[in-house]
Amino acid sequence: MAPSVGEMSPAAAESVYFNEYPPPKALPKHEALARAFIELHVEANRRVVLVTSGGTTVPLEAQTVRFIDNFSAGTRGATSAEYFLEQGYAVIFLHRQYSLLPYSRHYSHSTNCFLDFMDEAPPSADSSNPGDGPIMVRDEYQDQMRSVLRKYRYAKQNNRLLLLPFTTVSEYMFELRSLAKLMRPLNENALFYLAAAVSDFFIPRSRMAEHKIQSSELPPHMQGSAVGPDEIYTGENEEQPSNRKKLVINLDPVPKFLHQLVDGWAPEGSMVVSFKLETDPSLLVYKARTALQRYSHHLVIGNLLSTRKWEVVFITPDEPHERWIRVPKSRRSKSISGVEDQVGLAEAMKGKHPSVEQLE
Ligand code: 9Z3
Repeated sequence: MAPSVGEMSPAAAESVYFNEYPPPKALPKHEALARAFIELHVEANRRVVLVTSGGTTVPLEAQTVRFIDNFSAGTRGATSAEYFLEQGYAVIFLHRQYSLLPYSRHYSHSTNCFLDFMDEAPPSADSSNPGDGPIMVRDEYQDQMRSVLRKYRYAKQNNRLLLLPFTTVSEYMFELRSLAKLMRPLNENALFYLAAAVSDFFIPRSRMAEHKIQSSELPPHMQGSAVGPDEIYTGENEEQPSNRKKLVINLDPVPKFLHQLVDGWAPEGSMVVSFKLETDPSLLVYKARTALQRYSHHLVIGNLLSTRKWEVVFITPDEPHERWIRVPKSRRSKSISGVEDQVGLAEAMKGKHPSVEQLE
């Protein structure tokens, strides 16, 4: 039996993986935008960071109705991008379509709806339309919104932020590879900050159903390519002895291209920071350390799903190897809805707040 891409050498897996999928339709346009953006910042000798953000999807059908998603709202990526911009970086923000974006994230979340920040001002007496007053930002939000608006405008007007969306894991891989290669002229001015939650398992194109997977038997003359060659659903549903079927999905491991990023795609001298997400606290440091060694990244930031907004662990090749950064309860900032967000953590990472507990 032919080896799956997960079992091949990295170079073989790369060529099989990228030959199997058509490149995303938007790739040529994204490459043209990125090339111009990078040229501009190479000329200015400015640092450029590629921030990846949001979860990738794994489609179950080529004409996709159903897909498996990876958890991520995009908060980490969007927040970090703002801090990189503040530090003078130009940011390529490779993000899951419709996930949170730098600056607009303050007002776009469903619990942070921009409408909650607005009010209708009373109509002025000499108004030509006395019934309708202008829409205003509420007094208590003026300062915060002005500050976000100024930073947003600055990034836009000075061409510091390039937004590039992806949806599926294969789109993400194509985009990451192209962008890393385009970033070569930046040399040591290139930074990779991989906060996207990338799928570990996928259905290879050769086994993927073309059309929507049917949950009930079709008459023989209507059976087309609703299931892939490997039959991804089998078995009768015992509770419903009708013609309905169980869906059994057979997923392959996504090839780990994190090594090629360092060894093949990215510019020499660039820095690679990746995130490791776990739910079991006893695995986090071990898995982050293994990732650091396996992929030769410069820094792996470990976080647990339940505590990710106020606690991370930095795993580095050099001393101290393991460094916890925690935002004390009193400094965990709250959004308008009272939900804690992670501005506090980003501030803490910059070492601005001496009150942050750092366990070394
Ligand atoms: C992360 O661990 C991010 O910090 C989160 C951020 C996805 C937890 P939110 O977007 O969450 O703020 O809601 N990202 C990396 C996850 C990941 O897939 N890492 C890969 C792995 O663990 C290595 S690149 O194998």
